[in-house]
Amino acid sequence: MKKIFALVGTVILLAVTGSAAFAREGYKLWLRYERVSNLQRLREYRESISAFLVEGNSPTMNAAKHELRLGLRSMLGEGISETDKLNRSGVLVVGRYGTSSLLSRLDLHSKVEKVGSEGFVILSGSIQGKKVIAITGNTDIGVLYGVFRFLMMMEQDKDIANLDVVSYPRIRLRMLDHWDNLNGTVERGYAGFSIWDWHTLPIYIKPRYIDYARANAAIGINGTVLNNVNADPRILTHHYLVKVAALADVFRPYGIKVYLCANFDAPILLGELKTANPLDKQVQKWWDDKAKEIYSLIPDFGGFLVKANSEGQPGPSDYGLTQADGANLLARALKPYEGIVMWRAFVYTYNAKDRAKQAYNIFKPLDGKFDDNVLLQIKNGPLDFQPREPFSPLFGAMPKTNLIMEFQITMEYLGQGTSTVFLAPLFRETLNSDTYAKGKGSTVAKVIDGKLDGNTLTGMAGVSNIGADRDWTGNIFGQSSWYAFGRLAWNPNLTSKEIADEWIRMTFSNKRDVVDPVDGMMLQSRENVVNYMDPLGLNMIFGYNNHYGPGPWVDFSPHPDWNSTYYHRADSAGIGFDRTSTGSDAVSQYFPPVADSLASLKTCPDRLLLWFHHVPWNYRLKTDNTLWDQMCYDYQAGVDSVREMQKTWNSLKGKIDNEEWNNERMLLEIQEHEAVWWRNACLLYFQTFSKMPFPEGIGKPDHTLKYYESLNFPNAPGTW
Ligand code: BDP
Repeated sequence: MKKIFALVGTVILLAVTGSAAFAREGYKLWLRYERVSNLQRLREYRESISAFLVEGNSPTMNAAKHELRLGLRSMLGEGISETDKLNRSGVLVVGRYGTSSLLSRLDLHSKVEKVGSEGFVILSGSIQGKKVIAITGNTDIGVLYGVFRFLMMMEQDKDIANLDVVSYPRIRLRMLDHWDNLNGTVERGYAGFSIWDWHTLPIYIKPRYIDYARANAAIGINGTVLNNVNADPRILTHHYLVKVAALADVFRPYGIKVYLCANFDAPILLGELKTANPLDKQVQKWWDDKAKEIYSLIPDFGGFLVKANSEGQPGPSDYGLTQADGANLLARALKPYEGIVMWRAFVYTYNAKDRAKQAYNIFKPLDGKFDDNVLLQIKNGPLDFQPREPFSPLFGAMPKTNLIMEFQITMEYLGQGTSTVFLAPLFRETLNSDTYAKGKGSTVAKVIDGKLDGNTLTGMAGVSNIGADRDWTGNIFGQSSWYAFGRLAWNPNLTSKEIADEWIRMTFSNKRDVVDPVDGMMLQSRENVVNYMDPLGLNMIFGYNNHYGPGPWVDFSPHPDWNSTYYHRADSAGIGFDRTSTGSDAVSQYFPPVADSLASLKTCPDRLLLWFHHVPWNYRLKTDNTLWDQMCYDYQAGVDSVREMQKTWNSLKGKIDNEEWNNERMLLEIQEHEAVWWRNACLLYFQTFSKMPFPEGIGKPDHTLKYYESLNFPNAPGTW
């Protein structure tokens, strides 16, 4: 009997504590809607909102209703009622401006006018003598965005007494690019398999698809490319298109359009034609017919993303034609349906003198040659998503072409799934960079939001870090970079700190003793990785192919520019890639003041030094340290700061969800090992050239260089 009681007791205890132990697992992202714990705040919120009234019955308005039910009741308690009459104060009135008779009584016109087709207004006011909070916009999706923003403000413990929020996106296409393969793997994915279950679609709609749409709409993402840029042509077959259509149906109420990566050789690879030549009438007809078929299934299909003539992918150069010829072929097929083409500028051949110059050389002469429904999609830097790159010189150099920025949210080159890195500072660094294209103040942000050249078809794409892991991103901090991407695509002027603050509050806690330390950790996190992987402008020194861990010795690839040695060029005289006029002259691709400043050893910032210069080992930097000593100090600083992150994190035990705390504790332990590994391997390797001793304070490597060189990881994730 006693035993049975004990057993029952355990079960009850598990049931009660279970919610604490398994409470979160990060699944809810920024839509946790936890009960407001600050009692004063709870009282204020309940005074302002006792009921909500949503006008309109479209799927989008119903999504808004659903969100309000969920959010308000879970944050404020079940007492919050849904009403269709304004019969008291404290009603949250939600509806489209112009169609709502209640909202037309508020003087909102001048505000609503500003917010365009996706923005919103949130305002405290009074209607018929009753105090209300109004959420409105010109369209249903604007209203839904406003609802999300309002709920998220409450999650962030914001004062809602006197609201006057006018918000609209500065960038038109705010896209997540999934590098998901049809077999369920994810190229450069570190959070498990793909979230798209192609096998069970179109019938089985996973709740996760809806939660994906909710989370993305909450941060203003309005497009998703479902498949890998290394595109399997079969995505364009009817078999898959009906599955794509099912996802499009799920996402539509949330304002998210679907896009697909198209393989340029699809007409050949699907066995239908012998050529994919853009000048061939049959090829043109093939794409026209394909577009017709797609739009018959998905009337608001967004368009294609294309990787052509890059890393083995087919493209127009195969027929001696330009990249613009290729892009325009697809653009013309989509044009009747208002579809667009995002054509990637990530094009290079393997044997160039300087790969970093290629995209500019190929695309700059094509400025003005692309159709008006094409956007050129440019990676943030001239190479390939390195921990630090200068901005791509194409920004500012293509005034007659629509451009879309491509950032990588998945951290292929920043520690992959095991590292804690908040990417907003990296995104900001690119956006803040001044191209000087039209004089001082011509920042990349202004190129991208269209202000500089007056473009209206603008965009920002992020290569997604989402997978089927319970917490979506493998490491909960991965969520912060997804969040940051969405927020910056909405408003590229937000600061990293503002974004970090919002995210921490919605993810962990509103308490200062959590927000402040986590904030400090996040804002420093990207620089930590740069320090222990690629200080002083180093880049591309990763493990071969899987890009996991250090590999500065890699020199065995048949493609010269897949070798680390191509990039760092270490020798007995020094290290770094001379991109000045004595070398590849890549500096000349920038506008004069930028080019001059980068070209001079004196003015080139230390953080980009080895990107642009081959520098003697004993050269004295601005810190007065020799290059070699500084390199050692930077690697060590990277390790030290990961240890600092561990200390900070340890101090948070008990202040945040225990399971999330413990997961991150373990990941930081892995990161610390990786940082030490990077420092040891890189310094031992570069020392074979510098022949200089480690200065004092540098941790002693616990293995030989040979040992580090012998490590290999055939099953590292993300390489398929
Ligand atoms: C590289 C990745 C590769 C991608 C490529 C791309 O290693 O997996 O296919 O970028 O952007 O960095 O196309």
